[in-house]
Amino acid sequence: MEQERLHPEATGELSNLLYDLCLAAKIISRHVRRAGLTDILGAHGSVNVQGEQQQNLDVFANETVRDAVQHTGRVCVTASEEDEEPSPVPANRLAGKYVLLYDPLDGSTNIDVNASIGTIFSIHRRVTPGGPGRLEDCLQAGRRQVAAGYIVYGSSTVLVYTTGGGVHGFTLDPTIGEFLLSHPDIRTPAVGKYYSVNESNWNKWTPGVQRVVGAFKNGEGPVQAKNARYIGSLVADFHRNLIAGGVFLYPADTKSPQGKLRLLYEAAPLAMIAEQAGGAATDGRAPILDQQPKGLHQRTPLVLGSRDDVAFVTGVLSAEGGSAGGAR
Ligand code: FDP
Repeated sequence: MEQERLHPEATGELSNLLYDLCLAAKIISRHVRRAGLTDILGAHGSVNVQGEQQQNLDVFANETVRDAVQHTGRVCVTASEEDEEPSPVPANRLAGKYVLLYDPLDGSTNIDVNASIGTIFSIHRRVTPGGPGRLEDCLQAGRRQVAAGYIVYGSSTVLVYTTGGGVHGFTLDPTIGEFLLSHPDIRTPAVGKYYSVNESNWNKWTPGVQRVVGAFKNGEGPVQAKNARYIGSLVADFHRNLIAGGVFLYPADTKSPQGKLRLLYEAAPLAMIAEQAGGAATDGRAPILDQQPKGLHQRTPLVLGSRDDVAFVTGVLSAEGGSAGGAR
């Protein structure tokens, strides 16, 4: 609301959409906290559009976010990492001016082992004139996002978001059921103390990627050796690095030549947060936020976090002639 006051033209719809997402986050958080007690752990038995086994909590989180926003007249379409096609608001409902893209439960292989997971969201203004939203509303470059954020269900539940006026973090106080401002105006260190990468992919990487990971491990020139931290849950790895300083890499490799992570649901929203906090995000060559998506579930290599560390990786990989280790 404070941010909203800086924009006299604002109608309050975006703030209300963020409130809708907070409600969804509280419901998902409650389920995550009780996951071992209720019958919700484990595989759902279905496979999502990415060919991955869906977990019960994935399905629950996907529907919870959609239900929280679809009937409020604030969005015209939603698109989720879990669904093949966008979900326009039903024709008998009011279609709003915003577009919501989201990853309902990121890091889902961590669900059954009680490690941190998260929800990521990205909000655009619609580009089509009216009625239920369409695919083209969803396929916008990250630079056009009006807001982006995530909720990490960790040792506490934390919401981090930006509307382009800095990055702010709120912690859920379960005793009153509200998110309270705990991390105003987050700035990420220019040089990180951590690097986060799945090093088991070493043999699938290009020499350039092997060089940068070697530099983070052992130091190289001005690059100081760093400590490794990798949970395998992008939101949790990103959040730690945002606060403490660090660089996250998921480069292209021989198994995933386009990278593994999704541009619209993961890379673009976290890139907006990284840039707003003074960090950077590239695909190893160009800023993530400048990528024009061609498909809803497009993947991208990702280098994300502290500004100088991302610049080092991008320098090495650009010289090698690919995007984060992939072929041009
Ligand atoms: P997950 O497959 O568990 O959903 O987005 C997918 C993601 O997790 C990211 O959260 C995480 O950073 C990455 O994949 C982990 O991939 P690896 O297991 O290949 O390291």
